[in-house]
Amino acid sequence: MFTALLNWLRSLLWNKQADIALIGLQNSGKTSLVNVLAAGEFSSSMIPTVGFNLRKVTKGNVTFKLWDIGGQPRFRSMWERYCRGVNAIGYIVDSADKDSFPAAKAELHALLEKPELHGIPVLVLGNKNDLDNHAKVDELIAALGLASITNREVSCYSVSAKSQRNIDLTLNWLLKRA
Ligand SMILES: Nc1nc2c(ncn2[C@@H]2O[C@H](COP(=O)(O)OP(=O)(O)OP(=O)(O)O)[C@@H](O)[C@H]2O)c(=O)[nH]1
Ligand SMILES: [Mg+2]
Repeated sequence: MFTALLNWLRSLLWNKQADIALIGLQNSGKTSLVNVLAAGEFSSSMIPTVGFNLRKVTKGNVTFKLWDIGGQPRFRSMWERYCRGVNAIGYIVDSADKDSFPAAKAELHALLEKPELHGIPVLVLGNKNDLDNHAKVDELIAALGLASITNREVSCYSVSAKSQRNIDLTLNWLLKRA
């Protein structure tokens, strides 16, 4: 009885929530990263996300709501709506698909220009760093024009959902936004 009361009080004091929107071009690995963050599982046969998926993930005393939005062109007009009011935006890029960088840059900057999203921290993840010829962090920062984003906190990591490289860094960054 006493323990239950203590646990309840503790949960009131310590449990935190964080809403995270995951966006980025199709095939960049948003849903794969959600699966890895939630369950440590990677699959090479994925289907494109239609609309969005919401996945709740608890890590320690933080419950994340991960809003995983489809990246195909027809879904991009929804991005802003799902990004409003979130604690952080995760912007996922396929770091091995350099041809996609100009489009990834244009979509990111168009999104961050929206006044409603002013000040929301952004974590850019260059995913698929298990693949040969993936762009390193410096190259991503340059190709996506991240240095010109000055009205918010921006971080950039090189990660892999497949090998789970730097997933711990990513999680730590997200935990600090709760
Ligand atoms: N090699 C490698 N492949 C990956 C990695 N992450 C995802 N993929 C593959 O990339 C493809 C697309 O992954 P998804 O997670 O569906 O991509 P998405 O960004 O959710 O795509 P949409 O839902 O269409 O926006 C799949 O074939 C994945 O297996 C990674 O870290 N390394
Ligand atoms: Mg998806």
